[in-house]
Amino acid sequence: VEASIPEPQRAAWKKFTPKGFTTPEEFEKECVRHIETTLARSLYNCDEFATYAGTALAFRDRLVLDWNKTQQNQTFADQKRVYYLSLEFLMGRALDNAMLNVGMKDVAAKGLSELGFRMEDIVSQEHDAALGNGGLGRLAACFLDSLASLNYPAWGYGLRYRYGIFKQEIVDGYQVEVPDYWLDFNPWEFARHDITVDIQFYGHVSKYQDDNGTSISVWEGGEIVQAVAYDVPVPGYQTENTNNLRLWASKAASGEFDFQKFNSGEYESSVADQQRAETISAVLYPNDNLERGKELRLKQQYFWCAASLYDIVRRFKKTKRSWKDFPTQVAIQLNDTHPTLAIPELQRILVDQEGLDWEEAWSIVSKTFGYTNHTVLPEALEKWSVPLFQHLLPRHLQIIYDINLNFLHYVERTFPKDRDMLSRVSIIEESNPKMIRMAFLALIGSHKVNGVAELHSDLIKTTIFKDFVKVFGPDKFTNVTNGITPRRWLHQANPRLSELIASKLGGHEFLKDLTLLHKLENYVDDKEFRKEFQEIKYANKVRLAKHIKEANGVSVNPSALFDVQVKRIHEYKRQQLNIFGVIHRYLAIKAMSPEERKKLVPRVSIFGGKAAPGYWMAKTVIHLINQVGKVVNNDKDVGDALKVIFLEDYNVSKAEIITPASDISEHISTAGTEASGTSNMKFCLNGGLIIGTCDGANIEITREIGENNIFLFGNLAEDVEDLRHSHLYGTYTLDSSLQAVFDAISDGMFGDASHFSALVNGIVEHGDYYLVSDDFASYCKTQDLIDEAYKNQEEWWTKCITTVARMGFFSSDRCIDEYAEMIWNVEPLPPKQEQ
Ligand code: 8GP
Repeated sequence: VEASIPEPQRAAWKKFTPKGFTTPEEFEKECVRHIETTLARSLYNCDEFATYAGTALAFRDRLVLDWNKTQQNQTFADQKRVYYLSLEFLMGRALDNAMLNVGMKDVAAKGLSELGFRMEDIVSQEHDAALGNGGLGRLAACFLDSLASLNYPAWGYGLRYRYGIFKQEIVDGYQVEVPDYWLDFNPWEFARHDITVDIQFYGHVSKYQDDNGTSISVWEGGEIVQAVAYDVPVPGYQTENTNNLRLWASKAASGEFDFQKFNSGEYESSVADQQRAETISAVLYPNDNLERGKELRLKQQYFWCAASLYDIVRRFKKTKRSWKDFPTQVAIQLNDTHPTLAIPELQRILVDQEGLDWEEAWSIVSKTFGYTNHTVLPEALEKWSVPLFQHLLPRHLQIIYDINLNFLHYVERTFPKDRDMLSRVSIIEESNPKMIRMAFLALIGSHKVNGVAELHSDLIKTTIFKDFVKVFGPDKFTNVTNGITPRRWLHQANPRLSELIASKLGGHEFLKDLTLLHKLENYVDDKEFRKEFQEIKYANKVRLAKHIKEANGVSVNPSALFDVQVKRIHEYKRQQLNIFGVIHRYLAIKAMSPEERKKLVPRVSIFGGKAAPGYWMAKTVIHLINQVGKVVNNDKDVGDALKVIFLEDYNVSKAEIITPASDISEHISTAGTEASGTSNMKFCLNGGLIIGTCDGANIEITREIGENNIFLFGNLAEDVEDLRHSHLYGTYTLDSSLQAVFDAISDGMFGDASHFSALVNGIVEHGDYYLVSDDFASYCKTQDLIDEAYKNQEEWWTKCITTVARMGFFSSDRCIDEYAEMIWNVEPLPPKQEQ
């Protein structure tokens, strides 16, 4: 690699390379300099936001120095890199994380206080980077943190949406969506106006003969849109290693700005063309576990895959290696099927542009990719209509047909007797219109496919990918159980607990090796430790109660049992089961004498989460929760015994306040529907217990922490299909307490009953697909057990502490090491020690 500064001048250069700050004074100097110069503010008009900006810029400078060194080190080392392709990165705030990862939060806090500001006020000025919907996007963010912290040479590739996930407002109990324009001030990105890629759409394919008489396909015509790179540094914890997240923004290609129109006075319409190009990366699709085949979404996917691959291939070509080395230098992980187009795109580059023959190219492609599946829900599996695809990506359609043809030939040879097999495994579904099954393409083009928790990884082998296990053998399939980064979800969200643990374990090493938490078991009976542990939980609840008071105007008692369900609103996640349980509790309280009520464990039921804007049923659930809250919270008979709260606009930074404050959290999906869940891990790590079904990672959490420390209930995944069948074709009786709940709703106890009829009828009349009635009795019984357990405070805290001690397995560091070894075959690259 050539340096751009000639040797004799490098000394001068090096002399002035900034070193970064280490003391509070040096930090203040940098912060004030940025406020006064970069931001053009002064002593007289510096508010908390400007101070946040100055602090962020000071830390950004620091990250960039490490980032530069890391990128240089990676280039020189010339070893295999990982590319994580994800349409979603739900990063949340960056400043707190940056300060903690570089170990400078105390320094900055001291500096800020000398400048007259409090750290928490400054940190809370930051706008969340919310480029994701839920679990899948947040997992990608945790993985970036682990990749950087473990020194893996890795890049993330995504889209730079102008609007992230919408902001949720609750108006009269209904969800209202407001655009999230988050780029007003974003100090964490670097626009690389010099790194651009032209991306082609539409057009047609022509065939030509080259000089040797071989036929070559050329994709011609159509339109070009330009991709511009924006780089976001991702700092590792206690390492100089700082990786890159490259996000692409769309722009009209330089030749495309229509000078014809411009000169003939149609300036406005030529600007409109410009804007049209920019819409590709304008907005994140707000669906979680649901696909809608919109053309713009397909454009986003191709735009991002093509730009990323161009970049990856360009980087590889600089090494001057032969193509067969590509899979030994490059591992690309597909986060769900959204980046599947990268497979035909790489094949196209190798065959059409680099002149490799098909077989040689395909052998490279199919060794490069790994595919992670995140859901078995049929409505979430991506399919694209062939006519749409033909129109937008004509050459890719041909390539997919050829991939399919070769594959089907192979299947035919291997299973000559099973005629149906071909139509079942074909990438093309023979429907009207024909559809491209993206999950099949992803699977066929990858060397490994993984699910995200044991049950889920088993399920994909017996349901959606059953035939492919026969075709490729079981070894193509594997499991990597999800994890979470302990830096954000313990150290940052719950600093007091992190310090308490550090004081017992002799330092913060557990934040890098979470299995060390097991040593906490020695303190389960330690009086002093237990007391502090409880005090911390209480303080976290006080903090949440304060937030609830400010946001909802409702006072809740921090000594009550806080029962939390925060996640996307979805029928399969069954917030409806929870709110029906709350109504059941309310009816029971109403039937009690005042004496009996006094004996109850007071409870605060806290909900939070967004519904996809077009998901009517989910919005109805939000409305019902709010209506129930209105009635219950104002009922004098009830008082502290029950409060119902819906927290508006649940996001990553709110999760950091909510997670450490729960006593019980709910992970109650219909068995077999939640692939893993990750918030279950966050709550346990923060010393909250969980109520859950035998689903997703709940099962492995139970195995790790012991079944005495978790409240499991409900039917098992293996029985779900039979139960559904019996609802439709057998005798069906509604659970009697659930009937009482429905009676209360239809009596108008929570307002106009007709608002909730679809929700109720889905259960009573239309087959109860999510088995709410089947699980209702066992859910309510388990909730009673929780009340009983909470009364025995000594045992309760033993459970909580034991849970924390046994959560070591669920670090995303463990996940990333598993991916690196089983799927990517990459090694860490520790930062170079400076001479
Ligand atoms: C989610 C799963 O629902 C969740 O159980 C899991 O923990 C998380 O992925 C991370 O693995 N899946 C999705 O968010 C998902 O499939 N989204 C795609 C439809 C966009």
